[in-house]
Amino acid sequence: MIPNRRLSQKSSFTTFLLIVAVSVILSFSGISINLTNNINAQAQEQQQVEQTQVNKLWETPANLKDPESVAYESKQQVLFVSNINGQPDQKDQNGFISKVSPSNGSIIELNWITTLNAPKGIAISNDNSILYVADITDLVQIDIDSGKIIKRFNAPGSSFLNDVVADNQGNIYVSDTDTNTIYKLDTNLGNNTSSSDIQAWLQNPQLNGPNGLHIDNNKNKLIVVSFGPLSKPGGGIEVIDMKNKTITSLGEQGTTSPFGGLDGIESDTSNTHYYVTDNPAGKVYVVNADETGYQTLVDLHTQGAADLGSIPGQSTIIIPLMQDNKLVAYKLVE
Ligand SMILES: [Ca+2]
Ligand SMILES: [Ca+2]
Repeated sequence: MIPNRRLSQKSSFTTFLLIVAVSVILSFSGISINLTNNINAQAQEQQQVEQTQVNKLWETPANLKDPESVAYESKQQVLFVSNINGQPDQKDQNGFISKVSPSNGSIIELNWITTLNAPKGIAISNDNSILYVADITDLVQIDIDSGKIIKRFNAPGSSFLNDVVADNQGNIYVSDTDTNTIYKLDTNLGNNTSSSDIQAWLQNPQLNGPNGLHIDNNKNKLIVVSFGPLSKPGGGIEVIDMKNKTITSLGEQGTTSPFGGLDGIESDTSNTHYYVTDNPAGKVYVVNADETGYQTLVDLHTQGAADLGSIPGQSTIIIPLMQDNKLVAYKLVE
C-alpha cells in the first residue's frame, strides 16, 4: 500500500509539473499571438491614417434634444434630425423631428414633426416623398411636403426599434435592438398597406443587438452594425445576404473590424468604405468593406456618437452627439 501510494503521489506530481509546463508554454504562445495581432492591427491603422483625414465643417447650436439620427434629403437639400427627448424607450409623446441646414448647421425648424415618442433611425423613400422614422414599437410614415404623419405601423413583438433603411425597390427594413430582429415593410403592396404589412424578416441572436443598417444594392447585402446587449455594449458588423438571409461577420472584431457599442453606418458611393460610429466610445471608424482593416477617423472626446448621416457626393458625414444635444459635420479628405 505505502510504496504504491508513494508511486502514485510521485506520478501525480510529475503530471502536475507537466500541466504547469504546458500551461506556461500555452499562455506564452497566447500572449505572443495577441501581441502579433495587436501589432498587425496597429500597422493596419497606421497605414491608413495617412489616407483619410477629416476637416470639421460646422456644428449646430446645442438646441436639439438627445438627437439620435440624421438623414440628408437631396430635393429640398435639408437634413432631418430625430430628437429622442428623454429616455430612449419611453412613450412620452415629446419626441420630434428637426430640419437643419446642411451648409452651415443652422436649425431651420426645430419642431417640424412633433407628437413622436423617442424617434431614432430615419430613412427617406427613393422618390424623396416620405420619411420613415423608428419610434420604439412603431414605424412612422411622414409625408415630407405636408409635414404630416400618414401612418404608424406597429412592428409586432418589437420593443426598441432603432435604425431604418430603404432598399432600391422601396422596401423598408427596421432593426429592433432588444429582440435581435430585423423587420420589413413591404411597400410593393400598393396603397393598401396596413399594420400587418410590417413583419419580422429575420430574427437571430447572431445579430447581437442590431442597431445601424445599410444596404449595398450591388451586392444585395444588408450590413448591420451591432450594439451588443443594451446593458453591456459590445458588438461588431454583420453582413446579411438579402436573398438567403445568411449572416456572416465582417472581418475579425477588434482586428480588421471594430468592436464596441456600434450605432450608425454609412458608406462612400462605391461601398468600399463604411463609416461607423461607436456610441459610448464617441468615435467614428472608417472600415474597409473588403475586411482588410479599419481606423479611427474621428475621436469626438464625448460619449453618445449616434446614428450618423452622410451627403453623397460631398464626402461629408454628420454625427449626432446625443449627450451634447447637437450635430457636428466633417468633410473627408482623401
Ligand atoms: Ca421622448
Ligand atoms: Ca441607432
